[in-house]
Amino acid sequence: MTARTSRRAFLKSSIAAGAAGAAAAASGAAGATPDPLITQVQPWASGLGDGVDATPYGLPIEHEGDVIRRNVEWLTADTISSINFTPIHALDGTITPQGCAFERHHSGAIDLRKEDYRLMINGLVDRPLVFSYADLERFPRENHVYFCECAANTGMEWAGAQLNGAQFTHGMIHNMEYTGVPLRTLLEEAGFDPTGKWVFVEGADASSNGRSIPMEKALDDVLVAFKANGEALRKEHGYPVRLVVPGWEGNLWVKWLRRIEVMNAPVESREETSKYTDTFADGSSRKWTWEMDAKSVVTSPSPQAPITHGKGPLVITGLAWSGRGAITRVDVSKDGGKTWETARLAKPGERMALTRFYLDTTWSGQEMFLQSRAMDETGYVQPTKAQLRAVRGLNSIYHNNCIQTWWVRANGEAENVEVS
Ligand SMILES: Nc1nc2c(c(=O)[nH]1)N[C@H]1C(S)=C(S)[C@@H](COP(=O)(O)O)O[C@H]1N2
Ligand SMILES: [Mo]
Repeated sequence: MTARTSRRAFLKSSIAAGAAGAAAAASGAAGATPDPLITQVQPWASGLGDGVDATPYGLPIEHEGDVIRRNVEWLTADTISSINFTPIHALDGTITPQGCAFERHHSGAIDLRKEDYRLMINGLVDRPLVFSYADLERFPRENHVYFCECAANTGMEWAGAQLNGAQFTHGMIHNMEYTGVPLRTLLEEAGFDPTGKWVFVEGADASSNGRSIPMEKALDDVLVAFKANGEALRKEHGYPVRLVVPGWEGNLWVKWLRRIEVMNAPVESREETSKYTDTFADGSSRKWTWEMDAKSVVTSPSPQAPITHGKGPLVITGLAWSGRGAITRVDVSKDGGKTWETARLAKPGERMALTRFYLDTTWSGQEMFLQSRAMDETGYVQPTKAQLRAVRGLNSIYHNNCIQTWWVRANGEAENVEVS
């Protein structure tokens, strides 16, 4: 309470000072020049604005043209089998607009019309079925917000601080509200055989991205989704239909979903053998890591979002998530993990969805080693880089959920550094 009162008092006094400054500027009495933005009629007030229908489907305003997906050219040989990153440093709240949600394709984003869409369920079922898009719309549907994180998110940071920006270190993630039919409903419609312990799911693109999913998960919360954030999926996210596998690595979220085969064993496809397995410090490998471990990152201040306002009130904010349930607490450190303050969660954590946190603080103008540390409902605490490396070694790619550090200098600029 005390902190809040003093903060309000500070804001009040700084706003008053600002107003006095503007008044002085307007009067010109103190030798300052009047602010034309206040004293002169501006073009936007002396003419008419756009009529309705100027943009039948609205685009982001041009002044925000910097809030875009970006890729890292040297990461992949071309943009077809590649990845780009969500500008998480520039977003707030938790919902990712589809237009800037990261993309990961193995053989490019395909153009597939609803009219040409078919979904087959075959294998260990009483009735092999083929659904059209219109068929899917006739099943009872649900709405859920979930994050989708590529297992390779933060994968470039194992050996040391590498990419300079939250967009690049942590931007292989998006969080949307999906509308779709539970996979369980479709499996029941086909009459799945109880001996079928797995489903193999594949997409209509050339890569097909086939993955095996245990039947237990398939019957639990997996969605066959056709809307995201209220509207049709974008081409790059699997239009017209994708699989949503809550809390599990993005590779399982098959886009342009075309076939689901009920099987009694996993397929051991390329995507679940030579790719998406995790190396350990002792040289062994873990076969499958489906669940995404609890993780967080400060999105601002960060390298692409420096402090530009000088010392005084500062909002530190970021995102936290866990594939095992809801985020219960996020701590923020300004001194590289020596001391921690508990951040404010914008809303109570939601299961397998992004949680926004804020630390409303006062910046002395001193350098900071900013970190965040997430905890989830299972009691799991996000590990330090050293703790994770002790188990996983340095030669890993996937499932790096360690604590991230931004070195914020006295001039407000921030840099990706390693405090392990
Ligand atoms: N059919 C198909 N599904 C796919 C892929 C793909 O290349 N083809 N990429 C997968 C990977 S590795 C990830 S991380 C997610 C990314 O989803 P997004 O492109 O919507 O961000 O989709 C998965 N589903
Ligand atoms: Mo991925």
